[in-house]
Amino acid sequence: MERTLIAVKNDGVQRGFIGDIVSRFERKGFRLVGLKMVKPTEEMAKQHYIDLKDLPFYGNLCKYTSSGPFVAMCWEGLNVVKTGREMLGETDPAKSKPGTIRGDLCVHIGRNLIHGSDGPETAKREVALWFKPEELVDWTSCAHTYLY
Ligand code: RTP
Repeated sequence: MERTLIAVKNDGVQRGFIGDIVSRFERKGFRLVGLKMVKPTEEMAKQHYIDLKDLPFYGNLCKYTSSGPFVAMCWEGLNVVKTGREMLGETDPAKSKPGTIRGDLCVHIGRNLIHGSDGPETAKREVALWFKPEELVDWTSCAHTYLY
């Protein structure tokens, strides 16, 4: 089973989409194994987006990310990293298909509601950045038998 970091960003929280986003992942059949709301420090935001450190918008992105709430979630399931990204849509909401989170709920690239790890290795790094091992819960859903 794979794990990924999905996070509702400041704009997603402010617009009241935590429940909608959790619901989409639950309905798909993924299992929530970690959940926390934080107001990230700028240092945490910089670590989170470290791969983008050479891009011109890095500074503003980190300032924005640390300016409000961030709901970090760890989701588990078969192919959850890739499927999670597909559920998000493209980085730019204008290029995101209807039915995806960004395609349905937002319009601007800088306010695209949600983050999702872009690969299995990134997912491991990001889950470890936001969660201590004891904050992740191993549990088995009774639905498991009907999903796999
Ligand atoms: P995320 O990391 O938040 O899941 O987004 P992503 O993989 O789809 O996109 P990424 O390239 O990692 O960019 C991170 C966030 O930076 C903002 N962004 N602004 N040209 C721009 O102004 C620009 N490009 C990216 C977006 O909010 C994006 O989610």
